[in-house]
Amino acid sequence: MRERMDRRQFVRTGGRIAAVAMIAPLSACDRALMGRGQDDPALPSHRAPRGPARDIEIVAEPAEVEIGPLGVFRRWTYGGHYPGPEIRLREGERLRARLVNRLPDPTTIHWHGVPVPNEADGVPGVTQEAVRPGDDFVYDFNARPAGSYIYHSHVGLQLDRGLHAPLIVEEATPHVEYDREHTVVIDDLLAGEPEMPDQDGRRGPGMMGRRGMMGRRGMMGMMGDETPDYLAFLINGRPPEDAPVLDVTEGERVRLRLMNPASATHFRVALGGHRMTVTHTDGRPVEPVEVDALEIGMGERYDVVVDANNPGIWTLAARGLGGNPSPARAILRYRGVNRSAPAGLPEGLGSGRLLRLTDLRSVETVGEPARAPDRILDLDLRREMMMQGRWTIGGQTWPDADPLPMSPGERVRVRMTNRSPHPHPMHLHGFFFRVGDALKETVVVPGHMGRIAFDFIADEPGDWFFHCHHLYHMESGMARVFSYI
Ligand SMILES: [Cu+2]
Repeated sequence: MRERMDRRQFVRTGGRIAAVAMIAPLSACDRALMGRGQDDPALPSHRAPRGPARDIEIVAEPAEVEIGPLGVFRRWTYGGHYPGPEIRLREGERLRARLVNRLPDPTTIHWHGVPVPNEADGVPGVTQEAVRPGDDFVYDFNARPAGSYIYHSHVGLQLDRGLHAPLIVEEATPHVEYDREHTVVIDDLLAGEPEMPDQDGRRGPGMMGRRGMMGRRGMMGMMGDETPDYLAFLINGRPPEDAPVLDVTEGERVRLRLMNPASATHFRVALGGHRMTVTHTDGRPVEPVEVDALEIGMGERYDVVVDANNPGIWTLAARGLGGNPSPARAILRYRGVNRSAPAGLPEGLGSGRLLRLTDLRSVETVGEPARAPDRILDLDLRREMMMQGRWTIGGQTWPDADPLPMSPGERVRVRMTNRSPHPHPMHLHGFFFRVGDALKETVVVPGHMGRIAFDFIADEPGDWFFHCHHLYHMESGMARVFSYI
């Protein structure tokens, strides 16, 4: 395997220098061509959409969706599909997407990870009013930088009804060669309707009652994290009993775009018979690192490449961390192999080299050399018993929270301390941040006093949501907004 990588010139552009040279002119170009005058000339947006647009329509509507042997579910969907239809764009291409709301409730679309103009960010009550039933709304932005993204509803608990889909922005010149790609969407599936637990952690009968959760109920207000009792974990909308097939041919290098739009489940992902080489995190290219497994929090994406050099039928599996259902599965099937079912789950689910955050080294810069932060914010993540057990960031609970301050062009450092036992995948809208040597926009802050710091450059005006991507934590107040002061 090593030999093959060397022969094929794993990093095509030659790594850090070439990639930076590729990115920097684009950013300068943005500034020159996309800057537009606003009311306050000190706060120009660099992201006004320009160029010929690709127009699409996305209809949000309830639909009956068949999920293999689990039966037929009434889900909220984009265009009747769960997950929704994948959108593929070229880097820089302008997308004009008309959301048509045929749901019984108001909705929005958030383009998770894409640095869009603020008015296209899709956060109800922050960047737009939610689109009422029967109404529509146009999102207009240039899709850049290239990467693997997600689009999803940002209203209430709609994400857990199925309103999410992949958004792929293709590179003109990928930094790692590959012959074929598959998108892998990992999700948690409710048996019924999503609902917030009451203060004792109780949901309606049927969600929590049946599956042995009684013991946790009384403690939920104090200790629980509101994670529902999911019926199943799925890949690309299919249950383990009816796993989707990912075709490969021996000798190919296959890119897998792993995405976790699940509402409340962290996953550990591994592939039988192969190691995975991580090439991107949250869409951004990193120096390739080879692992047996990785953990992916809600809202995160990892792209990996796999050398198809071990013919057979193998399982790609995603085990829920802390969840009951059996691991989600997909089947990696080599052409011409006629064996039937693959043997068991990959060993990497329980052992082997696990990707660490410190393994991730960006091949890009953020557009300027590292410098000391202009502003440092220390934010505790915790439940506040004096606030009815709501989740807080920096002692405040959304929506009764002050804006978090930033100033134009500042380098803002956010230092988070997790004073709870639960990991929190924290997601910043509008900006990539630097965490360690990686660029990301979603990062998991481990439980039990886990500490994570990130820096971002506040170079775009607007109200930018910052929140936990555990849907039930967010709905219980775990969100703030960054705004220019
Ligand atoms: Cu959380």
